[in-house]
Amino acid sequence: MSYKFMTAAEAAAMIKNGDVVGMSGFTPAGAPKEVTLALAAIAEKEHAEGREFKIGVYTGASTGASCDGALAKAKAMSFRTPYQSNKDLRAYLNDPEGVDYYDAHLSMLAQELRYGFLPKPTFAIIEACDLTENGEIVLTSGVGNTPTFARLADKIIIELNARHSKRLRGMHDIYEPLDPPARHEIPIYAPADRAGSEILKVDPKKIVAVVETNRKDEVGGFTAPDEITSRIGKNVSEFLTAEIKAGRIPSSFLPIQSGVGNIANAVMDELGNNPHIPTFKMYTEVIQDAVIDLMKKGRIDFASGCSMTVTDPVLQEVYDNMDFFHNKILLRPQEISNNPGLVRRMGLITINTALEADIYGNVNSTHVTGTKMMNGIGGSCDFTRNAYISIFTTPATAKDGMISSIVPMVSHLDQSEHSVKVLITEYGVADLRGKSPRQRAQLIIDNCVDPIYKPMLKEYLSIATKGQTPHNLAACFGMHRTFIETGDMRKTDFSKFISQN
Ligand code: 0RQ
Repeated sequence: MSYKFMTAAEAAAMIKNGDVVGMSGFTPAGAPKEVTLALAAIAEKEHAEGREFKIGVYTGASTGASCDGALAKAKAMSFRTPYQSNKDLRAYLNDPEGVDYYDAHLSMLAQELRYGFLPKPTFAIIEACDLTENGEIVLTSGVGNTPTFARLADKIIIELNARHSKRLRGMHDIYEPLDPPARHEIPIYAPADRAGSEILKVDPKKIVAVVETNRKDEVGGFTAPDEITSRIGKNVSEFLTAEIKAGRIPSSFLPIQSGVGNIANAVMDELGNNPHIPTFKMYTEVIQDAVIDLMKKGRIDFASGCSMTVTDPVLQEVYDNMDFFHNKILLRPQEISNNPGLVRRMGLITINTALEADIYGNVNSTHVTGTKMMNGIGGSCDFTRNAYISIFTTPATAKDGMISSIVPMVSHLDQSEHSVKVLITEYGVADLRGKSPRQRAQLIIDNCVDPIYKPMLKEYLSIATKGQTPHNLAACFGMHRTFIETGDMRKTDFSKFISQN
């Protein structure tokens, strides 16, 4: 091949202070690993010698320790969007002197770049499992925003990763919509439909370096479902079974979208184990370990996603059994996997996780006590707002009961009461469809709140009586303020806040 093969350090040295880099992949799946480590080393050296070295970073979603983690530790980022979940980056972006973080809907970044709303990437670093002389790239376990980064960037660096199977060719559907006013409908009507190409085609002249590696995707393991997450999962699956029985979900079922994390994994487990739920398909963002397991058991027969965010042994199992998995999994760019129009068209049942919800059904998935960023909104709003039925799950309490996940008013708003249709904790289900704010508050307190916090939230309702959505603005953050002051929401005394006012 006539491309320039070089070391990661040589490739990274082409990227200069002030460059804007688009990273391939989605979550740690398919994210670059070698060149980013080398970039972090350059930044550390430059900083040690008193020179500025920072780059703007676009990704699909989160990445791994050798991308976000290394660049955050080296303080090598000037801005970062659209999602992250790395502890070093979390500390960096919550630091007022740290990186500017723009938390964005995952389906929208690619078009915002094409529209020119944000700076154009100068470089794209793309992980590939195969590459041809004429610029055909076979992506790996995650697609993310790679097609748009590759098209807009001036220069492309390829990380050719031998750990990924070349048989991934054919498991991607690369499609970039035209921009308005030329955009047409996206021709996908069911999860397995294809609209685009199995390869990403770029101008080979833009490929300035190829770096070989065999580093694995840095996907963390999941904790096995525990009593609480299993109960949440059971409540979700029993709710859906009842909906089928009532004829509100077709008996053939509808495609499922499920969020990230331990709760989502436990929910998938329960859906798979419930004999009243037929074999189903996923049209989702992240394909986690539980999905692969349910495929082997014949409970899921197809999964369309943006990434296979699975642990390394599970990924190798997929690669070793490609005859079985190849026609059951399809990976798409995030503006297609999370496309609001397609979510509405296909009638997705969406299941995402809240950090906190309020008694009226508003949800905060991102900011602890309203200020500290946890991860980001991710794709949760792309799906929730357009779902057939949108479900939010959360354990009723956090931090050994010192925090109630249900509060009078959320301290930050990600999903509004208009979009959240069902709220589920380990205690039960609040079906909010067609309910007024007062009815919603009653249902949520009766069915979802931990018994320790029920009297407190009922008391709040008794001091918030006026209007369509009753609130007492002096006391609505009383539980948060008590937690900040004492470390324990159970000590909340609403009268203290009312008298202070
Ligand atoms: O803290 O990590 O110190 O133990 O938050 O909470 O209960 O383990 O739940 O791992 O499923 O994450 C919303 C963050 C939940 C995730 C969120 C503390 C709790 C624990 C994690 P520790 P759990 P999960 C599509 C969908 C947004 C993006 C999204 C998320 C930690 O699901 O990032 O939905 N969602 N994407 O103790 C203070 C509270 C708390 C709290 C929990 N009220 N106050 N701390 N915690 N509730 C996929 C993508 O977009 C890629």
